[in-house]
Amino acid sequence: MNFELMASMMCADYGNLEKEVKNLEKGGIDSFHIDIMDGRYVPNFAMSLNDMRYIAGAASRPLDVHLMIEHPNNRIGLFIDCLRKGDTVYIHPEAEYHPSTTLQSIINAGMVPGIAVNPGTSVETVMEMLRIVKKVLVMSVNPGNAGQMYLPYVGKKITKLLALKEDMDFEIYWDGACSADKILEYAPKGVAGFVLGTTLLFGKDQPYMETLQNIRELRF
Ligand code: S6P
Ligand code: MG
Repeated sequence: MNFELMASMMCADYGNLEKEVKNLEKGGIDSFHIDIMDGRYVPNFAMSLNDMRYIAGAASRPLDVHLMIEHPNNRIGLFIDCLRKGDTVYIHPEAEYHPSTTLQSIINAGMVPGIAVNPGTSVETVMEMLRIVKKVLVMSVNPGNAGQMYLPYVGKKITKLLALKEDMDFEIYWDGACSADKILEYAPKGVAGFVLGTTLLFGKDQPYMETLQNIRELRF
């Protein structure tokens, strides 16, 4: 079965960041998920432009940038300038007056446009944007922290999005508390990728290569 695995780099060991990137790549990670938090849109600060640049320089696989910042349009150029064509940028539609303008800037720069959908945001609210984006990052925890509990009501929203994705031409990605049972259930249904953080990948007594291989083969 084909699905993508993204490493949530805010959970990585910052004392050995280059080694972390190399080991994840050797283990077969598909992309590096970069959580940018501004302390306003979410009640936390995480990952800076410098962190993102450093990882971009060390990595050969793409970046998957999740902007949890207010009014990303005011600053989108700063992010785009550090990225390569084909990298993904997600915005939160609630954080912007005109999210379609911001998404257009992402598209014009040659990057893959995405939206992140909070647990409390309905599919109906973001319906028009589903026509613009290529990726929908479904938050199964409230944005702001790693290591939170899965919010079960998000499952219904994924079912709704799965029914729309072919016609509206987007793919669905999972972010938050991604566990083995979620991959086993949702990869066969058509969720294209999963962000791996403290629940499955980081802080374990197991080499990344082994963990990632087990996940790929759905051997839990
Ligand atoms: C949450 C953030 C996520 C987390 C990821 C961590 O605001 O967008 O990307 O870093 O969910 O994974 P886990 O398994 O610790 O929840
Ligand atoms: Mg994220």
